[in-house]
Amino acid sequence: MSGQRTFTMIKPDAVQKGYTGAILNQITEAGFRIVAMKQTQMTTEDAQTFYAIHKERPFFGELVDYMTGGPIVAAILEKDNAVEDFRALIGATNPEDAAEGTIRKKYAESISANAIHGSDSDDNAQIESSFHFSGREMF
Ligand code: RTP
Ligand code: MG
Repeated sequence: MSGQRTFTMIKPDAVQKGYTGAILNQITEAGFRIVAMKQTQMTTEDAQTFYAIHKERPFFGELVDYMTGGPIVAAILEKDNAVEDFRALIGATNPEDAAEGTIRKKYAESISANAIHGSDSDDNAQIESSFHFSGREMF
């Protein structure tokens, strides 16, 4: 069966520190196929829209500033059980709670600057993928 899909962003802190290659290597070694990928920078409006679900949270302003502070690498990934397996690969939101060997444990600075995003449901994977990519960018 062809795999289900999830959406990820390598966040500005990790891109800025040069972790893009190592993180992509860990992702492909874990069995994810790259369906689409690009380096881009989110505008304030992009980040406010992308994270609209968090707009009442106290960290929303900080989150938008962080996500717009430098380039990100956005990608669509394919694997059986993609959403759940990718969340396991990246680890807990707070790197202090993330399991040994997970991407956040290895590369995140803090609960705010936590190196990488992973969609939390199949529906959100679809919405987030369409936010960043057109059909002609997916292979
Ligand atoms: P993500 O959506 O980025 O994959 O992260 P997540 O599901 O593990 O965490 P979520 O609750 O969706 O939070 C989204 C992002 O907001 C920042 N955050 N900061 N300062 C804080 O207490 C706090 N809590 C969350 C993080 O960048 C988190 O990934
Ligand atoms: Mg989330």
